[in-house]
Amino acid sequence: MVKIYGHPFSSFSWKAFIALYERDVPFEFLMLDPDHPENLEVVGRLAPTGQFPVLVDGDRVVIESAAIIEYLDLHHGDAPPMVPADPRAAIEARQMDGVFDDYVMIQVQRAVSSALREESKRDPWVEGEVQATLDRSYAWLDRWMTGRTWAANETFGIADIAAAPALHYANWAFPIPQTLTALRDYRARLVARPSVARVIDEARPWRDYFPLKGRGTPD
Ligand SMILES: N[C@@H](CCC(=O)N[C@@H](CS)C(=O)NCC(=O)O)C(=O)O
Repeated sequence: MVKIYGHPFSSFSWKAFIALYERDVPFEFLMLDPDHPENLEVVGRLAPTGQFPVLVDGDRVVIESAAIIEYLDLHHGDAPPMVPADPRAAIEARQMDGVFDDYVMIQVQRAVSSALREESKRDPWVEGEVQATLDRSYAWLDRWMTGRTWAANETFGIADIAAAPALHYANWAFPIPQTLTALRDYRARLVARPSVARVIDEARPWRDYFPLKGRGTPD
């Protein structure tokens, strides 16, 4: 059985979990937290900087959430692939996976990382920089989502998997403006998707750890 090292509150772990749930793939979950030092040791060895999720399938190791999703498409589950088989369509899917990771999720992570530091070591510029980047990303994504149901190729796939944690955590810490109705409606569609609702529910016990809570309303 496929093993996944990750954490229920981790945005990039969500990408692997959502793909597993969408494709109905059974898996063994290995928790990464201080109570499981043996799992931390494995991931510290397998991933360049100990980042997660990490997939282990027999003697095959796959790191990076997007690569894990593509690996599952090829080797596990019968559902339609999360990255389209047609390489032309796959370009848009990978493009939007990158947009949500780089211009939404990683931006939120920058603010989270700073907020987790002791007060004297926080970055005084990061909040403003992240807000400015997200303002641009949100506006661009609102235009992109106008007239679309899903983020790429009008089919639920890797782009929407990346969008789900990115927009969940971003909207919590840096709420999406009310005027951006196409983006807000898209986020509501994502949250209603059973695989996404499931990861949101599984992460609830850790909500107090989010250092930017108390701004927007989480799903
Ligand atoms: N590009 C990676 C990003 C993974 C990532 O940043 N994971 C976070 C958890 S959400 C992490 O490992 N944080 C701890 C660390 O970087 O040491 C992916 O897509 O899997």
